[in-house]
Amino acid sequence: MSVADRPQVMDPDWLVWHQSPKTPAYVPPPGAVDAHCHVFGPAAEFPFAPERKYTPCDASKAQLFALRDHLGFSRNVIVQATCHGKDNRATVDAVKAANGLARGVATVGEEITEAELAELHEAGIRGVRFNFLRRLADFTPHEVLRRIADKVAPFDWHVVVYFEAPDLAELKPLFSSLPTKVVVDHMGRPDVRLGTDHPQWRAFVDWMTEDEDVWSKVSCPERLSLAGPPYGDVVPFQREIVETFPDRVLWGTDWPHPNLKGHMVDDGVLVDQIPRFALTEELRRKLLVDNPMRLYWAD
Ligand code: 0GY
Repeated sequence: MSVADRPQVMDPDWLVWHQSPKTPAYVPPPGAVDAHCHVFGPAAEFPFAPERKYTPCDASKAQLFALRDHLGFSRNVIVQATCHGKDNRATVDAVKAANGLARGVATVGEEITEAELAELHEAGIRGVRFNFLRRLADFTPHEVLRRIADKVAPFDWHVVVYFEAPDLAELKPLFSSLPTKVVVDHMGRPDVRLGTDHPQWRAFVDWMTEDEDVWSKVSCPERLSLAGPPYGDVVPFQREIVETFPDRVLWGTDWPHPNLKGHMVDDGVLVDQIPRFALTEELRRKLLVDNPMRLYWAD
């Protein structure tokens, strides 16, 4: 059996998303957006890509929309997960089914045509994702990524980037050369053990200070935390970004939480973490409503 033919069966160590998340005590403002989440399959309808690095459980659009309602949110930004490669059908299907209450971020290759991009735009896609984590995606030359960004820029899309803190210095020249806004997943994955005074974190904050086209998602404390729930060791990082760049921050659940090891996060606990790092109603409204609406629903 070739790698491409391997069965669409969940990895043995895969943690299935939380089946009964708590009802959060924190009530988000009306119109709040979960700006980083995914759908997986269902594999029977939308098979996972042959080049995938993991095979997850199914996580359908109906289950995502039920979570949205349970958490008190109104809208979703559905980000193409690497297990679907460049086949955006599951993401597009979910975005369309949300009847205007979702937008999407796709993964495309440089072979994408203007007509195909126009079709994705019509469906609700507003960005492309470049993934630099080798455990998730194979290397793509920077010239190729630049050409993709050049193709999507006329649609006023942005580029979502996923990398780890030690890689920022090497990637910065690429990011600075892109003709679009750059939206960073999970604050560039800082090592929280090092603290907020460490040069690695200062370099991230300095970059956001220098370049007003850089936005950050203050998401995924469960991936960054060493302390575990309720993820207090990540709060100083989230708080600094939210308070320093209040108009360039987004928040998301990251449901259904690909590749979590150790424990599965309760999405209600994640929502309850928001007021601990976004201390005022104004900061929370910008983070959860104004900013994602400006980036994804400008039209
Ligand atoms: C995330 C994080 C991860 C996975 C993916 O697309 C993906 O497969 O993004 C991860 O494993 O850290 O943002 O969902």
